[in-house]
Amino acid sequence: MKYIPIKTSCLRALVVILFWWCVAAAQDITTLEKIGPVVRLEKTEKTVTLHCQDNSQVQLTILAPDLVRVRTAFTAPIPQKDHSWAIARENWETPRWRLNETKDLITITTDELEVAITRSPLLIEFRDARTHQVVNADERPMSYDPKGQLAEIMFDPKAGAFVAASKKLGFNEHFYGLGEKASRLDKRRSSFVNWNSDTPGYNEGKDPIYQTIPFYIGLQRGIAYGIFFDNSYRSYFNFGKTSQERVWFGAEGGEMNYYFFYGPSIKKILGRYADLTGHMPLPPLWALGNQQSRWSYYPDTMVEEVVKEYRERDLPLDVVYLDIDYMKGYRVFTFDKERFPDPKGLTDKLKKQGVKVVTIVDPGIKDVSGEGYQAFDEGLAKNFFQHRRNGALFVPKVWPGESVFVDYTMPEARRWWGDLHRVYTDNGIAGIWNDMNEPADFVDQTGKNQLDVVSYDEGEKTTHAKNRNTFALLMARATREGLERLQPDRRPYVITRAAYAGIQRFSTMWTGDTNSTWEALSLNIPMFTSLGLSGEPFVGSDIGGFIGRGNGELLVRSYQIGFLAPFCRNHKQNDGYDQEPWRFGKYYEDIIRKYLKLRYALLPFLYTTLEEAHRTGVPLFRPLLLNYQDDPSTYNLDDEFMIGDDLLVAPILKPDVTRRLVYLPAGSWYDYWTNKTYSGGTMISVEAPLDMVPMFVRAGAVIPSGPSMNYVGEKPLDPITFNIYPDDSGKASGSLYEDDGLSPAYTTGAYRRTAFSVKRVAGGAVVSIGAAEGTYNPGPRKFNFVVKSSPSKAVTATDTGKAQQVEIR
Ligand code: MIG
Repeated sequence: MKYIPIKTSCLRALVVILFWWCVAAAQDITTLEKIGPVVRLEKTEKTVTLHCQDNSQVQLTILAPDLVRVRTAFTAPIPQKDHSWAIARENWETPRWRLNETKDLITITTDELEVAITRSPLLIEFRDARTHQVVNADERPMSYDPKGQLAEIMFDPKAGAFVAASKKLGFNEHFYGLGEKASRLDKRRSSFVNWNSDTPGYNEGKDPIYQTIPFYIGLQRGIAYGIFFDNSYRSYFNFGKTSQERVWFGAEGGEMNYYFFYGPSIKKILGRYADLTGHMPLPPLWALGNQQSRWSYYPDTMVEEVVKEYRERDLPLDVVYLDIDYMKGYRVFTFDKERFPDPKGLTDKLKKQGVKVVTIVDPGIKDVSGEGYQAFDEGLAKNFFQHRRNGALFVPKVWPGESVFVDYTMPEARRWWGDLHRVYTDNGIAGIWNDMNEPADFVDQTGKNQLDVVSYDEGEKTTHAKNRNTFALLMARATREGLERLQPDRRPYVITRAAYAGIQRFSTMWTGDTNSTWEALSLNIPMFTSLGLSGEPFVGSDIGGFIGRGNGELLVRSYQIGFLAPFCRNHKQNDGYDQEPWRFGKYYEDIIRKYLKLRYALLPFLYTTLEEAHRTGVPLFRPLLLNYQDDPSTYNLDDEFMIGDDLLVAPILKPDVTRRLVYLPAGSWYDYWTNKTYSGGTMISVEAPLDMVPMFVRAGAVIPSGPSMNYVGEKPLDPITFNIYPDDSGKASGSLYEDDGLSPAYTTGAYRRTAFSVKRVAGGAVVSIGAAEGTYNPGPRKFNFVVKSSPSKAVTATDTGKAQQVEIR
């Protein structure tokens, strides 16, 4: 009898080997059918269409000098229909470009980019128009899978054919972006799948997780390009994981449709990406305030209790969350009558203490008729819910039990969903938290139960294979647009878990169900910075971690990152040990208070950098490489980060550690705490006791800060203190952005931007305050200027909005 286990274990090993061989083989795109050679071409004012021998067509559209779209139809003409939920801008002013043809080569040239296409085989090469240096080149012709070779790995082989593009992998090439991935900053030699998935307790390597942002940046020799593969089917990105020659990306259907961005600077690429997929609108300023959540605070008196503790303990707080238990049996758009008998009364009371309330809204509407549940009855009557191919209502199981999902691809359904939020705005709810929108289904988390769910999709009636990854994008869109209609004088605040590219137009995000572990904490920096490099600037993670029991040390170190993340919220699972700042005793609470207070003091700086993200697409929470693109020491550095151009932070990511090495890029740096200066371009070793996170300010910076506050707007921004960190030549510069923090008036000029520049003069310094730009008038107030020389010197001036010079002696 003894041989039986041996036999089964052999069999098991064989099965495992076979399985991995299949996966590896299945993900091999080299045996796919290649597109045929070019036989002729057609040119319009902004496009070149290549006609291929196999009747395929490739259309290159010149959108900007640094942006070219490649759209391919295999063995078919380019379809008339051209639509993407991600794209925010379709009308581009065609830049100057020209076409050149030789027997072998077709060349499209703009002022910045040269696209060279060999006719046979059809290979596309992107070069710098000025230096002719190759930036990115096809490794093989674009391919497709007419015979269904990859059918085994596909979610739904009937929904489409696999399409792929393959690029040469540079020996020193690095890869960034791809949105929310549980991975390190540099994606080189890794591979990823995009399929929005509810993945509680994920650790490094878990893939996919919640979001799909099929956009990446390649960097080699300091020169960067970007590729946005705008395809919502399950997609694959392989940055040389299985071959040292090749980077490839592909999807289980849809078009080979990508946008090529040329830098060479990453900041420029991010600006273009924002132009294409949308700039993040400014959230209300209070969204930068401290936020507290847990699954779940109820009844209403407990919510008041949380706020009371915060105020009594002198901990700043702007927002408190109501998780799923505020509802009547998880029915979205309702309040449980016993737990929350008077939601308006509650929000009014909290408002007096400066606290806003955000409620969770899940996509699942309880499938229950005959009880007068408006969301279900109306949605059913209007036929806004998703159906299966056979016409049956699709009934997933989520928190309310059997439920239905809205087909957000229908414009009327989006409008209806948005309008349902009136119950929240009427009750003084200040923001909406979209969860479970992968969409998660307890019946089956892989999506199989949703295989034949049909979406309207602009009349195309497509299935889950295409629509899963854009579900959350459209839900967030419906939510934001609803809030805009309901409260046109307020900026909506929406936060989402799942997403597709373009989400920044509608929502902020957080990184879902993390663990309360050091391992999970160490993912904060690579994840926040990668999201910033993927067009999502407003990011954050549950401070302290969501799942499991943390401790005071972990919580403090977590705050030492989170206090500078755009989204700063402590949140905890229903069955986890409590985690509010005071839960582990006074010692830890005092340290957390110090960092929360520092965040509030730095709000003018954070808001100025957030506005930069809105305007330019360059995120506030940055990897060092974004500011130091020519410095290879930053290319895989993901245990430090920067806020804007000026503040460098090197947190502690392990227990019992009170000292660490910090890389400072070239230039001079000030220790934030001691004002001691360092020369960069090297690694330094610094103390980091628990109450101190190493922070450095770039020499040459001017950092604005405001008075200490318990919530945004508690006091006028008066005085504003400008800490000046002169560089070696005594110069420094910076700016301050302000607006009303609440309304959309900033979009029509109601803001104030003030520029500051400082120079050394005999015996001191002179600050030149620029004339204020914009129509917003904050009223009279004082400016303090503090020069961080030793000893530091200060002077106070009255801000008049006019240009003036202030001497510091
Ligand atoms: O199945 O609403 O990520 O933040 O507390 C879990 C309850 C559903 C997952 C979210 C988490 C939230 C929780 N939700």
